[in-house]
Amino acid sequence: MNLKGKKIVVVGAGRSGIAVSRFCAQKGACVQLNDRRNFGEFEGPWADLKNLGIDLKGGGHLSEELANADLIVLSPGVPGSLPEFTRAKNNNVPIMGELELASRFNRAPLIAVTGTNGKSTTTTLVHHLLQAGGKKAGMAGNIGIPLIELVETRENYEVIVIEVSSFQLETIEKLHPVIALILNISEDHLDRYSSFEDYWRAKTRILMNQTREDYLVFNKEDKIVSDMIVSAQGISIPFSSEAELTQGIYYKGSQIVYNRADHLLERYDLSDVKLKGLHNIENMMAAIVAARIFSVSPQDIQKGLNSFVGLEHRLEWVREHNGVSYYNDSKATNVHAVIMSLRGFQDHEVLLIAGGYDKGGSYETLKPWLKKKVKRLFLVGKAQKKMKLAFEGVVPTECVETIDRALKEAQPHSRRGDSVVLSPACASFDQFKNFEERGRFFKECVCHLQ
Ligand code: UMA
Repeated sequence: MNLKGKKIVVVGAGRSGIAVSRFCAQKGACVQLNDRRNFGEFEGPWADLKNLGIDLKGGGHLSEELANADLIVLSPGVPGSLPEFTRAKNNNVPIMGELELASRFNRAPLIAVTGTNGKSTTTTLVHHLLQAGGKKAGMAGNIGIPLIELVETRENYEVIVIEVSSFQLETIEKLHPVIALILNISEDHLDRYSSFEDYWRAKTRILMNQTREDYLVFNKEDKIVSDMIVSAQGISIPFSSEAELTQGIYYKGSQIVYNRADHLLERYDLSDVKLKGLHNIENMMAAIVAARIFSVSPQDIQKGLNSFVGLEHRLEWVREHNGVSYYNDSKATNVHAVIMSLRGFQDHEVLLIAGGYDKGGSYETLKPWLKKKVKRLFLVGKAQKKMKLAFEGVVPTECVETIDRALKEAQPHSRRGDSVVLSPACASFDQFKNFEERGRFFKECVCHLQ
């Protein structure tokens, strides 16, 4: 693809738009970076773009300019269905997303991870396992690094792992992952899609350029995912957290078992793995298969699984102290997220710190999980009264003012092998700016425990 002398309008001046504009300008294109916002004083990252001769145009998307471009590159957050693009479409101006443009210049094989939940953890874990196996691996995409930034560095990656969102998949044409991982699909982004079907149709595009030599790793227990992949071309490898598979990878007891097509059986032990939660076991299974396809040895994978601490604030392992593990799950601001996290622990192993700013929902569905997994509950913040009432008689409960107090109160009750988990089921705004600040405070307190 030759960009030299081309008139390119890049729409959306966020992280993707900035990276695309710089890349195209360096390739000799004549670039306009366009945003619905005004650029104000053109400070920060945009000032550098001006020095590259890029025309910064704020205040909206002009149909006429778009219609006269040689190429339009969309940021993921900009829907291609906007009426401003109609004239350009009528003029057959090619419209593509940042990911598609990057893929035209990328030389490394791509492993693409999609799904509604768990994408970032799985992407990071695949990358971690590849590195554990000594591979020169890159990581990009929805995780926060536009792929085009990696392409720009001209590093010779053996493989790049990309997290791909439905927004990014909407505008792909030739992007071709040699391995696609589909983790799960549930309702999301219905502010952008007119129906759930539109959303999963966008997700299915991850498979559109795969051939029979490629691989698809998918969640067998997710009915929607199973429906999505019926016409998949690649070699399908299912994973299951519920059933033993005669071919595929599954979870059993404290192990992940990979029953391979060549009849070899591999076992991965979870007893020293810090990543917790059934959803994370699913993420691990998908990641293991991807790493095995890229010839990372089972020994290196086991080492990689054991050394992976997870993403910050998502059931993140913080420290072991007197035989007790501490986990920061501050991102779990609703009941569903807490349940997903608790599911991966042994029965009555958890001392749970919950509470914060109540978001108005019911705590009912949490009860059976508290009964099964939690040996003592510590409630903090504004929501504690409502939560205490909801959990009356379910589990021994203490109300304390703050997270640091809860940690201190938990100490005499915790035994070797237990886990103290901050998984609030509430927002953080009563005591913190956001869940990140809450998680960092928790980690700081954990590190100071004597
Ligand atoms: N804008 C317009 N016109 C519009 C809409 C937006 O001009 O109609 C402008 C905004 O004013 C803003 C810019 O577009 O200046 C933002 O573009 P963007 O929303 O595409 O954001 P980027 O900073 O480029 O980040 C994008 C992804 N954002 C979205 O998909 C919304 C990032 O995913 C991604 O990490 C990054 O590219 C690098 O690839 C974030 C995300 O929230 C994490 N993703 C969604 C999710 O995970 O649920 C899909």
